[in-house]
Formats: sequence, structure tokens, C-alpha cells
Amino acid sequence: MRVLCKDIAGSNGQEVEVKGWIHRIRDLGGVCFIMLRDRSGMVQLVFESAPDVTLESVVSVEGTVQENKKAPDGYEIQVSTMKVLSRAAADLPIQVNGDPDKLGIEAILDNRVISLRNPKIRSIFHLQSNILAYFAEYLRSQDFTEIKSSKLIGSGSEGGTGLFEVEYFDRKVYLAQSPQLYKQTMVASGMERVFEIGAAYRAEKHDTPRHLNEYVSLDVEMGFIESDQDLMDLETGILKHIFGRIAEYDGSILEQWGASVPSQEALDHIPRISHDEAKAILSERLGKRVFELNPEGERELCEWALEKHGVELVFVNAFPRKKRPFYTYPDGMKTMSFDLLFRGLEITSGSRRINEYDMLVENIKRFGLDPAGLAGYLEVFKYGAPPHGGFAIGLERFTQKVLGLSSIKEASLFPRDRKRVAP
Ligand code: AMO
Repeated sequence: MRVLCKDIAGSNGQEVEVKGWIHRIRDLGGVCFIMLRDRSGMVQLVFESAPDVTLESVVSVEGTVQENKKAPDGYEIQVSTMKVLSRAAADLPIQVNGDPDKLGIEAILDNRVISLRNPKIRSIFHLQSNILAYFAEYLRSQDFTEIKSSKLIGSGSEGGTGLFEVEYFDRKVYLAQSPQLYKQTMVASGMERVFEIGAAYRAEKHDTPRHLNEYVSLDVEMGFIESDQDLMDLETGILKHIFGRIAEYDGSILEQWGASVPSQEALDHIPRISHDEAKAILSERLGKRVFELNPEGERELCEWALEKHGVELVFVNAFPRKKRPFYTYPDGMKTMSFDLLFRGLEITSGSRRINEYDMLVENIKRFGLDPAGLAGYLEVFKYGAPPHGGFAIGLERFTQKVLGLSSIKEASLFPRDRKRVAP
């Protein structure tokens, strides 16, 4: 019966079968060491002479476990038989068993699936899978229901960012920029508390280390809130849970990347400052008048938060009305909205929403939009919608910042940017 590489340790003298990929071959003449890799890790195989096999071939091996202090985990397998299940061609497009930093992002993405054979690169997506589980786990514990809304929409929700048009039989629809309007209506449906994990599409032309044209949005929407403060409380709870779980279960991945997560104590002290305060802090620190929060400002504000509050995150709220989408609840000339910055990057936007029909119609017009185009959404607010709000965390940005990846593209399995639609 097959055992995993990680389970070899301690089973001295046992006959085992392991299956996996050939990671490294070291032929010393008279003895040949091969590292075999499976999903759990690696084990050293010992042969009397070099077998006829290539790097990355898939094999099935039988042999006896032996203790050997010089072997990577203190144990190795003396091979009796090896079967090649799938022979790899010798011209590997990238080196799998080297340091991923030496490969370069374009080579990694051009050869995405082969690049994932490298355990360090693959670990990004094991962590991402866990982040999704921790996010859902916390929200379910708070009585949130998971929804899946359509990604084909009739009108945009996030003014200022482009839409991808899709031919839909005899008319045009768009790829969803966000599940925004659906998640709000689900609060009004009586669900009260919902979350969604799904793809979001942005037809933005920039090519930056923080933008994708398709990303995964972790969306939350909650009814019966008073203000954006309730939402920042909820997001703090989510982050404490996710970071706590990562620290508990994903230490080996953090170690591979030389990364760490904020402590539970630090997360109790995330500062909440207004957009005006943020600009004042930045003007003072940068020695020039700052009018808006740009990437340089986001980095500097996180430095400030770390110096003053001992935490690498900062909430910025009370953005001006014109800077936020039409659904955002106004508060004088400002709004009940916020962003969360983490290690120099915006990872979340959120707000209380307008839940009063007349106010919503008026605001839609104020933004130069046509209420008729949003009729289905608007109708919901005519018939009883609670005060509510929510936010969205970008999965790839979050992963990027947890592990310290230099580009967001490294945190997307199959990133889509202006040039890349394959693999
Ligand atoms: P916003 O447009 O700010 O807000 O997006 C929320 C979060 O999603 C991520 N994100 C992106 N990640 C990668 N590439 C992109 N092009 C990209 N655009 C956004 C970021 C960002 O903070 N409907 C609102 C959310 C809400 O109010 O509930 C919205 O979509 O991490």
C-alpha cells in the first residue's frame, strides 16, 4: 500500500511503496541517490546504480526504509523495484528543483503548471486554500450564509473601473466587477448576513504589482449595522481568526517564505483614522502637501501605524463622497466608508450602504447614472431593506502581503493581465 514521503520517518526496516515525481538525481557511481517528491514532501531513494529515468518522471517505488543520519530527514528507502508510470521528456522548460527566486516571474507564469512542482511555489496555493477555509469558517461561526451570485451582470457597480463586455445571445452583458449589488439584495432577502467567494473582473489597463484583470473577491455583507465602525469590528474579527489559524497551522509555509503574521495582540490595536487625518499624517511625514492616498501614501501610512501602534495595518475611513461608489452611505460631504491597508497595500474597501429608496435614486442620479438601468436592484429597496454594509478583501493581495511576494501575479494560479490569457 502506498505511503507518503512524510510518513517514512520512524518506520525503520519496513517494506513500503511510494509514488511521486523524480526531484533530483545524484549519481555517485556505485550508488545513486534520488529525491522523490509527492504532495507531502520528499524522501531519499537509494539505488545501487543509476536507473534509466529522467527528472520529473512519475514513478512507483518499492523498497525498505532505513535509518541514515545523513539522509535529509534521517531516513531513506533502499529500492528493490521501480516502475516508471510516466516518463518526462529531458528538455524541462524550467528547472523545478532550484531556487524559485532565480526563475523570474515570466518564466514561472509561462510554465505555470510545471512551476507548481516546486514545493515553495506550490505552498502559496496551499496557504491560499487555507485562507479561504479560515475566512469561511469564521463567518459561518457568526451566522453568515455563503452565496454564489452570477458573474454575468447587466450594469456595473464600481464606477471608475472598466467593464468587460460579453456577447450574451442577442445582447451585451458584462463580467461582474464585484458581487456588490447581489450581496446587498441578499441582506434584504432576509438572509441578513452573507458572504461570497468568487471571481471579479476589472477591465483596467494598468500593469502593476497590485492589479489583476481577474481576481478572487472575499465579500461580506451584513444587515442591521449602525455605521462603518461595525464593519471594521467584523473585519478585525475575521483577520484575528485567519492570522491566528495561519500561525497555528501554516508555520512551515511561513518559514519557507521567511514570513510572519501580525500577533493577536497587535490586531487589537489597528488604528482607525479618517481620510483627512491620513492626508495630514502623510503631509507631515513626506514633507509635502498630500491630496490623495496613492501607493506611496499607503506604504507610508503602514510605516506610521507600525511605529505608532505596533501593527502593520491601518483602517482609513470617512472618504469624500465623490471618491466612493453610488451605493455608499453619505455622512455630510464624507461617507461611512473605509479601506484597510496591510503592509503598504489596500487589501479591503467597504462601507455602510444607502438602504433608503429615495436617497438611493437621488444618489444614482447625482453620479450621472440612470436609475432605469438599476431598476431590479432599486426595487428591492422599495420593499424594506435594513440598514446594512459590507466589504471585500482581495484574496491575491492578501496572500501577497502575508508571504511578502513581490508581485500579485505570483499569488494567482492563472493570472490574467493585459497580455496574458494563457496558460
Ligand atoms: P474595491 O473595488 O475597492 O471595492 O475592491 C475591493 C478589494 O478587492 C481587491 N481588488 C483587486 N485585486 C486585484 N486586482 C484588482 N484589479 C483589484 N481591484 C480590487 C482589493 C480591494 O481592496 N464592492 C466593493 C467592496 C465593498 O464595498 O463591499 C469593491 O469591489 O483588495
